[in-house]
Amino acid sequence: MRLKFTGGTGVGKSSTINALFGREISRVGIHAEPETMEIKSYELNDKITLWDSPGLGDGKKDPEHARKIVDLLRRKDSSGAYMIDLVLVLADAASRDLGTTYSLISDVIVPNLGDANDKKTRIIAALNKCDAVNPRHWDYTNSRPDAKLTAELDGRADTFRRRVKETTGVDVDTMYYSAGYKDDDNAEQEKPYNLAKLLSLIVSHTPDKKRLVVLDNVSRDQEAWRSNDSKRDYRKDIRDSVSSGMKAVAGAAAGAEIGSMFGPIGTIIGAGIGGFLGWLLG
Ligand SMILES: Nc1nc2c(ncn2[C@@H]2O[C@H](COP(=O)(O)OP(=O)(O)O)[C@@H](O)[C@H]2O)c(=O)[nH]1
Ligand SMILES: [Mg+2]
Repeated sequence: MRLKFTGGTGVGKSSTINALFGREISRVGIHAEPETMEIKSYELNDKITLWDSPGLGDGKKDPEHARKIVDLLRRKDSSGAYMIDLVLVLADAASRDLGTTYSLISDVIVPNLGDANDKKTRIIAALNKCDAVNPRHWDYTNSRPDAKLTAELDGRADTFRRRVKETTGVDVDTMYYSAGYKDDDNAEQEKPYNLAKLLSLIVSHTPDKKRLVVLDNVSRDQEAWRSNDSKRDYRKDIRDSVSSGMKAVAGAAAGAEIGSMFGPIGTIIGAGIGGFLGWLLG
């Protein structure tokens, strides 16, 4: 699975990578200086590569960055598959001006995704830092917004989706979440919100054959997945997409129950999987 994270400096790309995959893969820029000067790729293993790149709006190198992003999005490997399976465009939920994000999506990304189906499946747009929009309405103990903030965030995500639709004609999936954060190196890590929702979107946008690989590599920290909105059962959505992905793969596991599919994988990676799978299947 080849996943690319895009968005302005400081929107939380590195934090999101770390929250999803549960290791300090990508350095978080505590002091908001651009840590990533060029498009970097991190190979988690031979099955997963993550791409992290500076966002547009970072300065005079923008046109050069845009060209690199376009080039990467259009590139195909020797088997004819896209180099990048999925682009995650991240923005700051607290930002009043998402102009650079809209132009990144409509001028740089969407026109270069491929045909109509690729345009729908190869991009997800997500508003991070939803805890920072209105701290008075954020429940820090349980890592979740109250009803008032939920309504506000729903509105922002919807406006975001509608604006993208107006300029590109594409129904891009949008959502909001919090990657969780640390104020400084010694501070306690705040828990993420809607991380399972983000994962469920990622998995449903992942090519069939690669879905199980994604799941096999996510953070084993149960706590990180716990706090989500209750609009859908994201655990079930994740199980269903992985399950249908498996069934689509040449009948390899046709008809198999999701639990039995995890059996062999659980054995391969050992006891560590218990925590996440316990949560996922529980
Ligand atoms: N309040 C809050 N801060 C966050 C969140 N995610 C990341 N941050 C903080 O935002 C800053 C920039 O994050 P980083 O991951 O380095 O952003 P990047 O430049 O896009 O890679 C860091 O201080 C993070 O701790 C979040 O969900 N909520
Ligand atoms: Mg970064």
